[in-house]
Amino acid sequence: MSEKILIIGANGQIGTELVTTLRNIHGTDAVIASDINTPADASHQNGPFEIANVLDKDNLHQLFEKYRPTQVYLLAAILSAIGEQKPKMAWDLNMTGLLQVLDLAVEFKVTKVFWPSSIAVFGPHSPQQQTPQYCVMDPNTVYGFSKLAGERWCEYYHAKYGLDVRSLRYPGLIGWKANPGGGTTDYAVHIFHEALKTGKYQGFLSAETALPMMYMNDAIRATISLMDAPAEALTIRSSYNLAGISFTPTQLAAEIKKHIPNFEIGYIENDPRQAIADSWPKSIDDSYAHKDWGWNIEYDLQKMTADMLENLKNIA
Ligand code: AKB
Repeated sequence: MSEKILIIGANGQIGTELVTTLRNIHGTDAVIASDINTPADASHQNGPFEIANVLDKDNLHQLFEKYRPTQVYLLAAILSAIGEQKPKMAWDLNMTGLLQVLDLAVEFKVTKVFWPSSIAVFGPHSPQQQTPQYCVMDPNTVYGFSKLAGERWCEYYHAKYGLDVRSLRYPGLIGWKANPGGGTTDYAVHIFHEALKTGKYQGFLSAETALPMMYMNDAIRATISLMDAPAEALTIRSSYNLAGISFTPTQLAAEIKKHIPNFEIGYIENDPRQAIADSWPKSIDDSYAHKDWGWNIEYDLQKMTADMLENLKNIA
């Protein structure tokens, strides 16, 4: 069957890379990128692009009617740090956007839906080391509890309407093609840009704050592997834990120093993102992803750092 894939929120950190990868697999015209703004990245303009606002149901309905997508990726979201500045807006966008897309997916008989969750679904009472798939979950950020509620809705639509919805709990994502926007893990991208530009970086999380992270190449591969997995292999319809690599700012800075020996890191104190980071897992157990759809990471801290610096140097 030939696919028609609609990506909503295509201009963001994940969307920018996913559009290119899916177009390489399925052909340019098979992938419709959409976002609330026209893309800064010209690569989207090489294929179909539509302005779409997830909060505007009529607008979304027209989009589904026009393209009759077989697969939908809903990537539009407000992340953790911005979510704390605009809590009601974050809840509205993250929740209403999801429910509208799930309803339209049922109405238009979409074959598969992808929706990203996050390690932010865990909270201060969740085990912080090797956080398991199933445990106490008491997220205390709007982003975190909108993702947790969203996971429940995904499982519900699968059970009640048979919608084939699939999801991953992404760790902090690190890539060179697009910048993240408004998250707690963003430092791990900004540090590379500053290391190359100025040789210095002022981190907003403390030196020993460990968080689960993942290189974008692995995140895109995980997303496509999950979407390609046979439906009967999937035992989780809320969202799969995805571990990646866990490191602290000190460890990342030490790795960068191997390539840029004069690199220096400093730390800003009392940033509100510290409390968010402290409530999240330090490492994740993703054994369900290994077991159900054969997941394995390729990029460790060393390989990711080398690849990030190499690619950023080439585009500078
Ligand atoms: C954030 O920091 O808010 C995101 C996430 C971990 O979901 N990168």
